Amino acid sequence: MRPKGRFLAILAVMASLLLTLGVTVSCSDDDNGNGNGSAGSGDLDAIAQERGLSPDDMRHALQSFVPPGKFDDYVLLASGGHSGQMLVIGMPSMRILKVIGVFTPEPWQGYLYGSDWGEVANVDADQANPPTELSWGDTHHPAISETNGEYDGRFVYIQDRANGRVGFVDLRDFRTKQVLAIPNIQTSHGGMFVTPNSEYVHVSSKFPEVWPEGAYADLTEYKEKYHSVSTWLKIDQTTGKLNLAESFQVEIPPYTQDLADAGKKVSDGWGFIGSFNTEMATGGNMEGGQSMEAGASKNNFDYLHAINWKKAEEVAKAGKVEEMNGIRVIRLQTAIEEGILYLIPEPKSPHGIDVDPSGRYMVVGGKLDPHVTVYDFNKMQTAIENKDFEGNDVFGVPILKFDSVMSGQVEVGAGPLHTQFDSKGHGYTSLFLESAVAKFTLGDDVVQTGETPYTLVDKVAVNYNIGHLAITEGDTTTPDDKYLVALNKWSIDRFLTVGPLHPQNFQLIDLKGGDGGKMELISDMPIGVGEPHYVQIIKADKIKALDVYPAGTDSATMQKSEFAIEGGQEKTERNGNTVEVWMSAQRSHFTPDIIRVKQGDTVKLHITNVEQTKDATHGFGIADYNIQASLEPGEVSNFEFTADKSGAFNFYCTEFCSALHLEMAGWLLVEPAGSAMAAP
Ligand code: CUK
Ligand code: CUA
Repeated sequence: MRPKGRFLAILAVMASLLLTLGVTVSCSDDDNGNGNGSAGSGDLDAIAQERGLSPDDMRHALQSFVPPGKFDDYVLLASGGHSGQMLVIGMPSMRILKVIGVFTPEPWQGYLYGSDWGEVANVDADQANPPTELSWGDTHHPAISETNGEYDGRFVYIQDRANGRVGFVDLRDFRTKQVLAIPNIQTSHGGMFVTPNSEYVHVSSKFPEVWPEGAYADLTEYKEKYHSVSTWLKIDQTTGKLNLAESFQVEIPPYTQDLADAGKKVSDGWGFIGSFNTEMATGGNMEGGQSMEAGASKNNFDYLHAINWKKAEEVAKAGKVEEMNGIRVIRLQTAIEEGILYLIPEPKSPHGIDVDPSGRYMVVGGKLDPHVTVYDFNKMQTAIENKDFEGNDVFGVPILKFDSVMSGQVEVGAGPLHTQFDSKGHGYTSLFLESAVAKFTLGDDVVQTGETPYTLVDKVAVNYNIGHLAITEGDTTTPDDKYLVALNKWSIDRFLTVGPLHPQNFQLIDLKGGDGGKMELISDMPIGVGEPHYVQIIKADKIKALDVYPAGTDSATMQKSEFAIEGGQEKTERNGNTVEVWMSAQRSHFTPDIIRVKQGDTVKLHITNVEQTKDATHGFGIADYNIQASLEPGEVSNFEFTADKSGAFNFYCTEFCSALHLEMAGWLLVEPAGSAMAAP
């Protein structure tokens, strides 16, 4: 049994916490509550006993609890993995606030169900692989836009690992505004990251692709015909959209490029991409060769790629590029000659590359090596100036000497992958094999706690097999040291069993301000979709989301829609075989509520939700036509479809909007072709 004295001490802590929140608490041990809303410690004691909660459980509950009606301090933007979605989660409560369709149709939002959102996903520069045929993506690494190295809460980008695309979500309404197929790459990994002033968002190839894009070449021609690139997509500062014409790519060797990160502060202007498979193994374990896994793990070193993107930008401006599929490409030889690309050896089976808040240190994990390797950007610059090379790779790219640029190595534990940082000179590395997070010190110019540089100072166990991890405001120049989230690939025995496909698990860890205190795991959050691969966590007050759209907004463009109407302006027009309807939606009716067309007609529907009341969202679904839209207050949605099926089809409001919501319905009457009846 637990000692009662410890319980009382905890209760006293809880009481003082509640008092600071302005809650009246009686601390007498025998007060069992009087039903007027104040809770006696005796109640808490009894509740804890009854529910089998330990003092630690109770403290953790208080650390992460956000009372009903109160808001979270942080917003966590998570990839939804191969669900193709993005998740919006409040922190520390870990309550899901929204699921955003990005690469996947999402009926709740009417995303890709007949309305003009289809155009969002149709932006396609990649003719070899039109995304309209794709209904899934593997959302990987979200990147929040930055100003002066700080998250600014305007835009978020996320890449599709599977199909080499990028999605843009506007944080004014948390909806996808652009899906862009990146030219000249097939699969992607390195990215997304934004540059410190959101000039560009970066993504690089995962596996090399045959060029010209869409052509065929056997794997025996891998070295010659397969190519990789580092892509810098220009961000329009007003709309957040990506502009291919002002973007550029830097060709890099056909290794398998892995994670990437942007330089910041002292290293602003540079980008870093890890790699593996510098062996250029192609598999073939049934063709007399080795599996990729074995072939790609032979070398003791792979290469960290350092790219001077500011120089690349100048070289692109100077026209030393090839135009390929709508984007300027700096070919590999040019990149070498212009001093844009350098390689740095990284030890066996590296993974992850993360730049610390000072911009000076770059940390690389090693999947099969218990160390993290820390590189020093200043040493790297010196080595480049002094041409301190150990030679060139087979493509002629200069390789900097490992010992000249390495600053320290720390033995952190088994299977180090990714690293985040606090503001006090610590790195926090995920240990996949060990299922733990290791905390260590960086170089002495950034360590602010008096601890010895390059030493392991703390470790916390997680459950289980952690991949990425993220700290509040973690990828900025000023992380705020509050919480860390462990993104665990396995959950095994943490939750009720729901079949062999177990949820993935986010675990919330208190960082104790990043100084002396031990990290402490405080809550679990099962994730019921895909593999939520990576997250970024932003202070909630940095996001300025709309409550309602300004009247008549086209949410795809965030401009006033040319099809917007006010109540009383509804109309139907026929032009040849096209019937065009300007409809309004308002609690609890559509006007008009009957649409009459002939089979084979083209129907153009413009629906304005004319309400300006918070949360007065209507939906619009037509039976048997696979059409569904979310009409948010002030929004205009447009549809165009062929009425190819005759019959009387009910349409209705799909959001329970009012007491008479069920009456908010109407008819699409499609008269059979050739019938004598006359639709207007
Ligand atoms: S990579 Cu390192 S755990 Cu795709 Cu973000 Cu998976
Ligand atoms: Cu409008 Cu239900």
